[in-house]
Amino acid sequence: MEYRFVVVANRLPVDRADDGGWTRSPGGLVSALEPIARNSGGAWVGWTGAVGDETAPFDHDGVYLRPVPLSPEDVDRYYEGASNSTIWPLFHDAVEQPVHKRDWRRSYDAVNRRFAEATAEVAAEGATVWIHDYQLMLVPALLRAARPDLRIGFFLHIPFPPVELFMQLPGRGDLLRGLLGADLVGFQRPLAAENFLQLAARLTGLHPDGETVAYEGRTVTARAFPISIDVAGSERMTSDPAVLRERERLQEDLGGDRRILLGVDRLDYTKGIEQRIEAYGELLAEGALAADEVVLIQLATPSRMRVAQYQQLRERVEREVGRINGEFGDVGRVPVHYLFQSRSPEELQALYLSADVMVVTPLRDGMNLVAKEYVAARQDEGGALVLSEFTGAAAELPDAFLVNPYDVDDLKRGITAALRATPSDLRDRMRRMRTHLREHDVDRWARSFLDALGGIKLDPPCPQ
Ligand code: ADQ
Repeated sequence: MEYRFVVVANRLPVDRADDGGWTRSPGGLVSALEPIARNSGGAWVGWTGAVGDETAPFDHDGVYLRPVPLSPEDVDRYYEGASNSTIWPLFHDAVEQPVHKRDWRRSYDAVNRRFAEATAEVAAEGATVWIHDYQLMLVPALLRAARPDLRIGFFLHIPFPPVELFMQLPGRGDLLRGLLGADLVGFQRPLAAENFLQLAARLTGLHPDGETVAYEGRTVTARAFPISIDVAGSERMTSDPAVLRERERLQEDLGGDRRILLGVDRLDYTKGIEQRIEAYGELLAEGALAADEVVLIQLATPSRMRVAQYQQLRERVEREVGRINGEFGDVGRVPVHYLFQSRSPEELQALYLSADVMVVTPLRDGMNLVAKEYVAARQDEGGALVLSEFTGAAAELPDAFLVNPYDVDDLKRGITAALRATPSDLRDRMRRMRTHLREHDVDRWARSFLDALGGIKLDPPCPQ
């Protein structure tokens, strides 16, 4: 049981199916990394997602899956506590107050040790290991201590905060040294890599040189690798009969010519959902938009619902949706269609194809894949994207209508400009955004990270 390439992530790339078996999880990360793992004799270390699940290791689609079990206390403290109530808000500009608890930190440390031990067991001599995200920031150093022969990469999917904010974290030095255990630390944006290197200078007195820093006799590189999506897969889905049927159904149900504003997010306080709904409500109140001409569809996936801040957000959003619908709706004519649900990739695609304006307004977001999914879906070069300046995606998609999501007037300006733009302006913008995306898909992201890390040799990409 020794593997040349090991992915380590909080979640395994599979979900339990209704029949008790396993199906591949949706999402770009899995579709990018699973084929690489399969073709290079790979393993994946992660949690099954079920509390207290003691499933033994198993093979799935040619990849060896090594579950790390989490007890109810681990889920409370490591996952919902340290990861999602301390690190997540702090790394997103503290838009919600981070909560600090000592027993959460102890659990984070213990669970990170278990991930490192499981990885050390399955990795072959000299193997390449790619660790993912904020739940596992201690793993690189723990793994290196056990297995100095490994080549270790780490990728952070969320922003890396400025030094002053990071300095608030109890255990900050451990987290920084945890990351410095990697050979390559990848971020979504160059600014995040700079924040990390500045922090290394401030906390440990190291002297970064460009994008590298010498640490304990090794060189650690910090660099941006903006993540992307499976563009070819999205383009194939656009002509799927199930997608086209769903699109027709949507148009019939909404009634002919109402224009559609669309939001698609996990229900998370970083996503700016409240500000978006507020902006739409004000446009209705001022008469700038009429509810029988423009509707807002807000799809919000239930997420982290055991964390108090998420329950409170849900209540606030639902109260505001109720208020707007009560005030501006009519029988059979609702201005906000709010769905607290997860939807299939085909249904999402149909929504993207139907939306006149996609409104993506996070207060802070490492990248934001929804914005890229929308652009990839629009092979017809139709539609407009309103995009927060504070997403990683904004740097790559300057042809979106960029907005400051904290400024409700600016949100209103962006939405109105997108609704009023001429078809030829919209087409030019969409074409430029699509050109960028087709050249920067998720396969390129994974390959550029692994090339920079060195180690395993990859097969050339398949022609599309
Ligand atoms: P997230 O915070 O989850 O990801 P995002 O990048 O937008 O944010 O990805 C969300 C994914 O969930 C998208 O693929 C989207 O299609 C899907 N989704 C959202 N709502 C859905 C619904 N109602 N039904 C079905 N699917 C839904 C984190 C970081 C991001 C970073 C990604 C990848 O916070 O900044 O872009 O990781 O690195």
